[in-house]
Amino acid sequence: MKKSTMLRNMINRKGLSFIMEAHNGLSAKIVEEAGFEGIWASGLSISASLGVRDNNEASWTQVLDVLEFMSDASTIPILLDGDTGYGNFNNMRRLIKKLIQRNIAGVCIEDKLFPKTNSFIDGEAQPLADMEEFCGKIRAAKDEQASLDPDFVVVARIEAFIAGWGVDEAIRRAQAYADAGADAILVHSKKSTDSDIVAFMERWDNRKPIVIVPTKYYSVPTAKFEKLGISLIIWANHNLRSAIEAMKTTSERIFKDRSLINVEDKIVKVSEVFRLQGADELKEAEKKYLPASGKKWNAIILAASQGSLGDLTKDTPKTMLQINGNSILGRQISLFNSVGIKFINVVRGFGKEKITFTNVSYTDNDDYKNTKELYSLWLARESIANNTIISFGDIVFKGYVLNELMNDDADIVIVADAIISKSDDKNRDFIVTDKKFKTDIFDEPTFLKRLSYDSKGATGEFIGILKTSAKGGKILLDKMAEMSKRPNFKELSINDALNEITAKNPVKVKFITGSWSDIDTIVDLQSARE
Ligand code: SPV
Ligand code: MG
Repeated sequence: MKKSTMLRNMINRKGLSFIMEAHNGLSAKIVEEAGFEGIWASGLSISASLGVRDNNEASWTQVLDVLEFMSDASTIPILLDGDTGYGNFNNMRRLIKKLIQRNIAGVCIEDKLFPKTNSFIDGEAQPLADMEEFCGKIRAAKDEQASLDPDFVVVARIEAFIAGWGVDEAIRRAQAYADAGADAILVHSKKSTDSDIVAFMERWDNRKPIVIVPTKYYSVPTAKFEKLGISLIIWANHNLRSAIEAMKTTSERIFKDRSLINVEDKIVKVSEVFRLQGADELKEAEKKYLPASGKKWNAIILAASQGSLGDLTKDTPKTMLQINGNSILGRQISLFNSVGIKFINVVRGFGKEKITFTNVSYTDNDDYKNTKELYSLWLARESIANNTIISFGDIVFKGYVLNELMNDDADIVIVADAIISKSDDKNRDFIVTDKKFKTDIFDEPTFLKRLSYDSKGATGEFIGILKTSAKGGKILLDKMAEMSKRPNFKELSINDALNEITAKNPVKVKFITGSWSDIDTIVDLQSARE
């Protein structure tokens, strides 16, 4: 339902309704959360919260800016305290248009002169508006809203009692404003009793809904207003006043103590501020809309093995072999960094003293001779968190492979080469998938059936790089935890883990065609260099 319709229903229905003062987006939200059906955008409170007087010192467009925040921060209708309409009928028309554009439900205007003064400051000295001129303003407002939002509410506020006039003048004006089209009449009084209101209600006879502001006659029981037939009560400034009280107490305490120690448990936690600001919604939206590089990513590079490239890997681990001026590991680290991955854990083993990058963390697998990569990964398991990329330390691949992985939302994704070259099957990680790779079904999700070491029936070759989401990481960790209890754990490979995982959970396969190599032989190294 439109906010203006909600306010209109509130004013027109039988019985008493309440709206509560707010002066910015935060207080508007607090009013709504407290359970109120509507908000009074108080001129006194908005001006005071801006540090100026309630004398139209804040311009009407500055008030409009505040209202926009209030409207955006809440879903209940806002009735603006529009003072005198900030000018004559023409200014009033423009105000109405701008309020409706900002989804404000209604405006209340008072029959005084611009620039106004708050009714509780020398009220008697304040001249009232000419009644006919004020009626013209109401008619202009109603005509303006008719085509823009017929439910928008215009409340006319009678300042006769404030200015020292009696009930006759109040009734005369109220009738004129009702005839001019006002949807409700606000009868204002600065007395500490309800005598003005009672006198007015005895004569009004329910001609239009009546709104009151019992700031000064606060001790009158609400039930009495209900009996009098009041439609709407405005609690006009109590959030501002309570905020002033709280801010003074806190500031003075901190100033005296030169410490926060005596205030911390008397004020809301920072987390409550975040909640009111809607921080959770942003977190969800980030998951949906931010590019993958904006998420939290970790990488684990499994680089413990020596390799068997003869003299080249006699003292140097395979991962440190040079390819055109950079090591295999150095290239991987740069690639991870280039897509925004800062948290990289390298599992070292053979020749660990040769691996000395300073911007990564290390896990050492000193039992590298007797173990496989699954054991290395198990040692580095604390780095499997958020989104994690796991790569073998002896592969060379192009950067787009990382982008492909990071932009895939599946929980476990492995990268495979769709082209199976015809060289021998030794040390190769063939895969069988539920579909064959075809360029024209590139985007159709393909899933792993099993990994094998046999090219027969294979649809691709696992290149030694995979990613897990937070959920996928948990699946992998649970599986490793279970496998770690087996006596042969040290002989098991990542392929074994993936084979067991894929029996129960989908393992997605991202196909590439070439653009990578694993360095098992001098020939591999040579071709990677080329
Ligand atoms: C306001 O809240 O700014 C009002 C009500 O106009 S009063 O201050 O009581 O005049
Ligand atoms: Mg006001």
